[in-house]
Amino acid sequence: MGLTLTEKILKSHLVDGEFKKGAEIGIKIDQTLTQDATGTMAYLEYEAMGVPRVKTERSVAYIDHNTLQSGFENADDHRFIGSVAKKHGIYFSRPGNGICHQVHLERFGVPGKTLIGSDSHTPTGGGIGMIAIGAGGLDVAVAMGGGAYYITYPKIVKVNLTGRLSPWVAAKDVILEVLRRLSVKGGVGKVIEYTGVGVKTLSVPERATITNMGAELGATTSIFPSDEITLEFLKAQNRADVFTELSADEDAQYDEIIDIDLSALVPLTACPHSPDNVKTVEELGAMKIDQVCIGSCTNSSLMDMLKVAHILKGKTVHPDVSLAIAPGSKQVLNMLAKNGALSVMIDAGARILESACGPCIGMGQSPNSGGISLRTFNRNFEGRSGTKDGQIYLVSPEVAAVSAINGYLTDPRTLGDMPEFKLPEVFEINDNMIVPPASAEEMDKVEILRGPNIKPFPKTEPLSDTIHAACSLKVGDNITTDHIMPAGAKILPLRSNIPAISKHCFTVCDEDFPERALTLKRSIIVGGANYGQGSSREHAALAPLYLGVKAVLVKSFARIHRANLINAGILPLTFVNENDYEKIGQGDDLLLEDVRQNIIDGKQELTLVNKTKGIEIPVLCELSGRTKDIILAGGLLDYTRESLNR
Ligand code: MIC
Ligand code: SF4
Repeated sequence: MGLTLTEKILKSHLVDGEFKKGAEIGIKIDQTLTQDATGTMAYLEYEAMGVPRVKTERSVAYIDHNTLQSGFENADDHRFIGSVAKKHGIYFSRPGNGICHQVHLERFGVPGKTLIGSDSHTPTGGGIGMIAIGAGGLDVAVAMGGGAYYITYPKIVKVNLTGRLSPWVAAKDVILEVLRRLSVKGGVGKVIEYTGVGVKTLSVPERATITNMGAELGATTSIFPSDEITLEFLKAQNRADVFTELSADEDAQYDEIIDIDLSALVPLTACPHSPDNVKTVEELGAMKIDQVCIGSCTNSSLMDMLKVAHILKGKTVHPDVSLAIAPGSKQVLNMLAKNGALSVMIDAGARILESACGPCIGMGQSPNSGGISLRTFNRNFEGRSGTKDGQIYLVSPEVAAVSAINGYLTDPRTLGDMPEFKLPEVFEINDNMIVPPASAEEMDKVEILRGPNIKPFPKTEPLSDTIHAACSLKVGDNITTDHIMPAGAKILPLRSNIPAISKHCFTVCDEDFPERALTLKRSIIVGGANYGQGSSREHAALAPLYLGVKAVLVKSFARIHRANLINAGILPLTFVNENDYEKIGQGDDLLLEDVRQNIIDGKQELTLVNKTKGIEIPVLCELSGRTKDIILAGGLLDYTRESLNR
C-alpha cells in the first residue's frame, strides 16, 4: 500500500514507537524555531537541561513578537535570547528581520525535513513540503537537545484541489473555506494534506498562507507536496540546492477526503470572534469599517503586498479608516522599497509598521471601542486585538485593501480585471540580520546576558498521592489560550516572569481568578470542548501551575495545550460522559483519591468525587508510557533531568 506524503516524512524520521494509527510516535527533529514571546522560557528550559550545543541541523531564534519596547523588559529579553543563541549554536534573527514563519520559509525551510517551533503557526513550513509542527517551548528545548518530539500518529485528511482561483479570490479564501467546513476543532489529531491538480496553480507563499492558518483547525499540521513550483521559489531564494521532489504515492490511503474546486470559491471573511465563523463578503454587504490591518505570518509575503499596492495605487485611504501595513520580512520590505510599491502605500496614506507581528498579537494598533477592523491575520479571538469589544473580521489582502479605500467591506471582484502577479525570478537576498552562532571553540567565551525581567521556571513537584482541591474556575467551550493567558502590549513583556504574568491568568473571563486560585493554594479548573485552542504559549500552563492548579477537567482538549499541561505536570482529565460537566459548579470540593497509584497501575478511568454535591463522576486520564512518567515526575523538565541522571 502506498504512503501519504505525511507518512513518508514521519516514517523517515521515526525514532520511537510503533508506526501505526493512533499510537504515540517519537520523531527526530531536524530544525527548530523560537520567537521571543515563547523563546526566553524555551531557552531557560534548554539551559536547565545542560546540553552545551544544539544537536539539530538548524535552530533559529527569531525576535518578532515583543518588539514594542515601552520599558526595559522586551529589550532585555531580546539581548538574553541573542546571547543564548550565540553560545549554544543557534542562528539569531534580529529584531527588524521579520516574522519567524515568513523568514523561515524564505531562508531556512527545507522540503522533507521536520521542524518544530514554539509557535502554533509553525505549520507555515508545510507550504514548502516540511512536516512543521507548533509545540510548547519545553518540547522545542528537548528537540534542540537532541530529544525526539512526540505526537499521536495522526489521521490524514486529503484536500483534493481542482480548478484555479478566480481573479481577486485568494489563498486566504481557500483556508477560510476549509475552516467553514471543518470548524476550529475539525483538525484535531489530523494532518491536512493538499493534493490534486489545483495545487500546481498555487505559489509557495499562497500554499504557506493555507498551511499557516491550518493551525486554526486545531490540526497537527498541514502540508503541500514539493514540486516544480517549490523549486522555482527556492531558486529565487538562491537555495535550489535544498530542493527534493516529494509527493504522496498514487495509491496512498487517506482517512478523509475533502474536495475543493478553487474556481468555485468567492471572497470570504471570518466574523467575530472565531476563525471558523465564516461568511461570504457578499453576504455581509457594505459594512462600514474603522480599521484595516495588513500583514501577519498569514499574509505578509511580497506577492500579498504587491497586490495591496496595486489596489492602493493613486487612491487615498478613506477618511474614517486607519490602514496599517506590516510587510512580513526585511526581504519583503526592502523589495517593496526598491520597486516603488512602498511609496505607493505611503502615498495612499497607509501607516507602515515594522516587519513584525505587531497588531496581530495586540502589540499596538488596537481598534477604537467597538471598532470594526478588517485584518489579514489568522485569529480574531475576543479581546486579542487589545480592545475588549473590538470586532475583528479576517479577510484576504485583496479584500482588506479595497475596503480601506472605500471605507466599507468590499468584494474585490468589483475591481474588474486583475493583472497577472508573478513571483520574482530572484528575491533580494541579504542575511545580514541573521547572526550565526559562535564556533565550537569560541562558544565558552560567550557570556549570557540576563536582565532583571528574567525569573526562574516555577517550582514543580511530583504528582501527589491524592488530589483534594476546589474547583477554582468553570468555563465553557472553545476557551482559547488568549482567554487563559492573554497577550497584548501590556502583558507580553512579562513572558519571562511567571509570578508577574500569572496575575493576568484568565482575567478575560474572571478578574478574580488569580487571587482566588492563589488563596486556595490547590485547585482544579473545569472546562468544555476544545479547551486551550490557539497559541502554543506554555504560559497558559505555567501560570496555572504557579497559581496551584493541579488538574484541568474538560470535555476535550486542543493538542498543543494538552501537551503543555502535561509538560508542566498538570493532570489533563476529560469527562467520560460529557453531560457530567453540569454536575460540577465553581467552588465545589473535589477529590481524586489514590490518583498517583492509579496512574502508576495504568488505570485510565478514575473516579472524581464531588464532595459538595455528594456524587461520583467518572473521568478519563489518558496517559501513555512516556506522558505517564512525565506526570508522575512533575513535568517534562523533571522527567528529562531524571532521564539524564539515569
Ligand atoms: C499567537 O499567534 O497566538 C502567538 C502569539 O504567535 C502564539 C505564541 C505566543 O503566545 O507567544 C502562537 O501562535 O503560538
Ligand atoms: Fe505573530 Fe500573529 Fe503569526 Fe502569531 S499569528 S506568529 S502573533 S503574526
